[in-house]
Amino acid sequence: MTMKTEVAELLVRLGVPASQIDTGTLKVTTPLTGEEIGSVKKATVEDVNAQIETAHAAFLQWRLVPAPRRGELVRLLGEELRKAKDDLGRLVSIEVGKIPSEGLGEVQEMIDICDFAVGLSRQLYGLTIASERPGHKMTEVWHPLGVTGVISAFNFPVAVWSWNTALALVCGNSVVWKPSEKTPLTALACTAIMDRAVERFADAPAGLHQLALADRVGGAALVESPRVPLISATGSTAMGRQVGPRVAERFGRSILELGGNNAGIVSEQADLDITLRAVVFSAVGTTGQRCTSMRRLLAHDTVYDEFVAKVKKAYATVTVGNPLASNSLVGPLIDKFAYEQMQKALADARALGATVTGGERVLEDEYPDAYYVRPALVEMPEQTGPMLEETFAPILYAVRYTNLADALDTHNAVGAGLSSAIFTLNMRESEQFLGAAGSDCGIANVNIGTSGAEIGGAFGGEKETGGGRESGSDSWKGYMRRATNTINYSTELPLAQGVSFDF
Ligand code: UN1
Repeated sequence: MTMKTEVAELLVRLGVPASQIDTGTLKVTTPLTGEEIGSVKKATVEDVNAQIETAHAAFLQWRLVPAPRRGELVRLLGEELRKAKDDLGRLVSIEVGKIPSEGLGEVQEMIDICDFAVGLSRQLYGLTIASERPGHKMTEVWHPLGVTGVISAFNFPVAVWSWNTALALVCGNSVVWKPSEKTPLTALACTAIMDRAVERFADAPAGLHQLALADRVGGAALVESPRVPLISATGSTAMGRQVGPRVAERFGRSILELGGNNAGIVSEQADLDITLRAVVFSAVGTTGQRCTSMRRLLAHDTVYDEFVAKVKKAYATVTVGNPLASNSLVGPLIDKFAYEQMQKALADARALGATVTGGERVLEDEYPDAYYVRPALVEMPEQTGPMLEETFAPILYAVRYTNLADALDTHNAVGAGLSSAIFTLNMRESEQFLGAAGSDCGIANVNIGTSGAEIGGAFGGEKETGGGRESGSDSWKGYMRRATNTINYSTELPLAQGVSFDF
């Protein structure tokens, strides 16, 4: 069976209407082999604008549905995802090149956020605030916001959609989703799964969730529409630089989850065995294509040689290849461009005096149109050049440090501020790292890697990562609007701050 046939079968099983399969001009290829696996119709600007109008009309009704009832729709979505887990996980592996365990893990992340959002639908708590005036009461309540525009990236083509959609729906919003142009098939599958949940739910307004398979121009229509009060965009910092100001210009709100240049500090008091497992998973897993992937290693001078030797050994043995045809741990890069960017970063590092181990293309004969690489360990003389930037590939830059204060300075001296980790058994060091003068990232871990966050925490980061928070904790507040209410139940009209205004 060709991959294209398998994909068509998966899509049918996942409930995607035949009219949407292999019918358009936007060609979809799998990074596993480079072969074409389908084609989809591209949405025009007019299509996107019409979708926004429909989503707005749906919102006007949905906002009046009690939140726990809205949670019921997300519970059904979670049920449908459980049923679809194997097929959707497999489709993620084919469309993005993830190993099966990570494809399934991504769907599990969707199920987890649905469970979280269902509980949340009964916990959208406001406040009661003590009023300074007699016979007055103050409250703070949270209301639905409107159409939520979700822009997602290729590397987590389904989980990031679900973080946003599950929260947006329980918060009373409708959704228009623009996925990456590289991953329209998993987006069609998610939409079919969502549609099934909607069908099982008695009173969901039509058009509550809509998929816009648009390019940049169609995406811009979403970003610029005054009908879309919230844009939640996940992707590169370059994308965020385009999206953020355009949303701000119309006083819209954005949740930006952008690039990461995540580091692990390996202290002289680290447990090197678990550190090795954590570092290799974070740096090499998902072929270095997570926004949380570890890209920098700051190792204490006393353990640097021993630890880097261990990493090199692991890198030499880690299996690279088509994860659906073998049990490899490292699949392909998403495309040729990603490969070229990787090679450019390695060349730039070499020019600055780095020693590069690995990084070369493999399996070229077997897969001339796919880009498999050995993960690269790059020993840098100092943190400079490409080490300061995010390259979406399995490159781990390593430098030495001699005291933690310097390591923290180096750690924080990059543009991005997403995820971070320290490996130490010394409580003073770990607390320093987690403290106010420690890691400046939105995620700071101890003795685990930088990637693989659970959905229960707020997910996102600072500086060039954009400042937005998705997923758990109180991220839901970003999807709602807040109103402060003061209610006078007395027969007088006292003014705040003791102001008198008698006439
Ligand atoms: C991303 O790469 O955009 O923490 C998301 C992680 C995953 C999510 C990554 N749970 O690595």
